[in-house]
Amino acid sequence: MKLSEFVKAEYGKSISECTNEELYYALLTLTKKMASGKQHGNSKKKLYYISAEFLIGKLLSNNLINLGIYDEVKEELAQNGKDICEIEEFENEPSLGNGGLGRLAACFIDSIATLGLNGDGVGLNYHFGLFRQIFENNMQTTVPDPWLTEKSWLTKMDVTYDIKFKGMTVKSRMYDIDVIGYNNTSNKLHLFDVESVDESIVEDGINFNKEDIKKNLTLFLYPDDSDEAGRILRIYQQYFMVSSAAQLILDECVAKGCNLHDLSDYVVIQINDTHPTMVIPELIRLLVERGLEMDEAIEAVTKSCAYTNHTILAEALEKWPIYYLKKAVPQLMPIIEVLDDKVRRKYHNQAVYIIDGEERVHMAHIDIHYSSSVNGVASLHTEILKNNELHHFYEIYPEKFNNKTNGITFRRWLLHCNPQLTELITSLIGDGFKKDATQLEKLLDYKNDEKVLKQILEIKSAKKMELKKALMEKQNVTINENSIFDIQIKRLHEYKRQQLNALYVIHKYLEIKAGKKPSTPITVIFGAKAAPAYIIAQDIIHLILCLQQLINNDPEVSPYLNVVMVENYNVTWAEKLIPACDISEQISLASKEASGTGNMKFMLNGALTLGTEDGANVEIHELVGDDNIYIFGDSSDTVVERYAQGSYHAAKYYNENAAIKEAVDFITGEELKAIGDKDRLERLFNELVSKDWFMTFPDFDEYVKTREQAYADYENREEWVQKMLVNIAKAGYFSSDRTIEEYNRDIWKLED
Ligand code: 26Q
Repeated sequence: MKLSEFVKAEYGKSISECTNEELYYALLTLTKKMASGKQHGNSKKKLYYISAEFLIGKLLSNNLINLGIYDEVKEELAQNGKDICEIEEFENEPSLGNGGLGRLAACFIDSIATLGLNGDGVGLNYHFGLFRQIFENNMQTTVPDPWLTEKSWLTKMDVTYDIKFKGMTVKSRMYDIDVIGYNNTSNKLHLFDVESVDESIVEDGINFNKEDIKKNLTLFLYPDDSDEAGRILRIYQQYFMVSSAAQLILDECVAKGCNLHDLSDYVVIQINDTHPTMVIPELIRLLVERGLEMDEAIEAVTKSCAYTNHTILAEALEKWPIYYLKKAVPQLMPIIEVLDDKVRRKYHNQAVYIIDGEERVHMAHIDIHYSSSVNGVASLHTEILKNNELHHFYEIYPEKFNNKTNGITFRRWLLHCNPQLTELITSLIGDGFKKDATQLEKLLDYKNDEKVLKQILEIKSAKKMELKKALMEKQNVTINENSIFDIQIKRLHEYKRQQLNALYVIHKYLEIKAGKKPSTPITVIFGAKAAPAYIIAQDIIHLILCLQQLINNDPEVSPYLNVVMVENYNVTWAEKLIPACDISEQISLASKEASGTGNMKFMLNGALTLGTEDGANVEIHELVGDDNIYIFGDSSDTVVERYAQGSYHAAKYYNENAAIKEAVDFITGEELKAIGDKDRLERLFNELVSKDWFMTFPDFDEYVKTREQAYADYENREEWVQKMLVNIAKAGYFSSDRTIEEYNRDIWKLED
């Protein structure tokens, strides 16, 4: 149905007479109707991708693109004087994720539907998402981020389940979002919500009564993890999610006539990090309740489950005190004890026990013993899991371990966010790349085609102008569209080393002050949310915001160097920032970033990576070759070794390297103290000089040198654009369609 007919029937007027808001809701309704006419994947076996996070971003354009009607609709609107981009402004972005893991889940469900596979996502319907970030006095403050509207992409379903906690039962209800594949199947994202949720218990900022589980269960994603009530609430959330999922899975299975002994012929469950791990004991519990023997139940569940690890940071691996579990979900403890007991009888190595000597349950250990597959998310990461972090498990189960290098959906990260580049590519190599991303390699034929290279540069300039406009409108800052856009956007974490980037900025500022001016001006852009309880991360944000104020207001420096931190960085911002970027900062301490996926999005949009040999950067490096990437820093082997030896002393570097000392001293110098908070700046200074746990100092000199080299190379526009082209051409490997094909081939084995 055409939009004009639809709005006539719905509102009794023409498109040009409608407000943008009316048009948004009309398109939403129309799209949902079209999705309901599509087939759901329907093989005998079905995948359930369970994740505590789905960072899906706005859905309107995405859905129109996947339905294949985006251009048509845009055209029809334009003919009636309406701009689809303005209509999109009415959509709220659901902030149902922290970062990479949640965004990966969103890319994956897009690819699962696109490949026509029978697989749904299962997660939670957080009413206020993570949080909205606001800058005040050069600091982050946090407020709720309400995104739900009366009419929305969610459809309230008739599916409800009783979820039993110690001393109380709550009701979960399923809400569905259509996951429309690119010209294909439409699957579902099932988000469970607690029926008794009460938004009114939120007080100032994002505070609320952590004990009132019936009312608070689905209010926020990962509420403050720093106190015990917050951690226990997280267990309630996780169990609520997986018990709902487990009941849904068994219901659907039985409806298909499955004999529960044969569960694994009907069901495969991908466990996204350890957050859904309790699905294992919960399913076992339910199967036993339905008449299976314990051993049969364990076997059926083990065959059906697969686990993805996303981190090697010890502090991010979930270990829950038995005492917490007994407090919230006592019914799981007898099962977990049986699972642990079996491990102890078989393997006499404490390192692989589920329950440790401090009465804590290691969630990842449940996953590894009681799943059939364990995967890392980039080759380096999987190797580190096998050889270091999970080595004891690898010795027991070598056949379970496999790598699945992450990917991104090109529908959102190319077609949607960069229609200009998409059009150019299509005009050169046809549109086969939209279904088979490896065809992008055909672009290499144009490496010496001056006209094409010029067009690529023109598109980059146009995207820079668009970003400039957005920053002006939304944040009232001006940037120079003719400067180099050097961008680091990702969660704030010390291991990602935004502080290293900030030290470079200080270094550059001092150089310019001393009279050494860059040939092309530089705009350094940051975007990052920090966990409210993560003090040092807050301090780093404070440093960046203070630098922004100092540098942008210094008439000697600002013509050459600017710093901008975007407020409330999210998927919508990423879609504007990434296509405009020249240099993509991927500077984590080698061995710490499991994969990274922003790195792939930047590459696809023609930015060059400045990065360490970490995560998927290693694979990007292999694909594009030394000439088309800027690599620096110590190798992961060196870093792992240095940690093992305990041989790193930050103070030594600080005392012996004048450039480091100068930059670090600036943090507590007069200029910044006049602007910022003395305590925060001093705490950060001390942290760096006495600890620098993520080793920014050893990499500092090489980072500066490599970044300067990139800026110098940028001056030669002809050669630079060739590097851009190679990056775009080689990005095909990072399509999440490829990743999902591998998951299906090696793990899920769904027929299509
Ligand atoms: C754990 C315990 C208590 C509270 C919170 C958490 C928690 C929450 C979120 C632990 C981890 C996360 C998110 C992790 C994450 O986003 N990991 C990223 O996953 C991406 C997709 O695989 C990778 O590309 C990134 O390298 C990895 O950092």
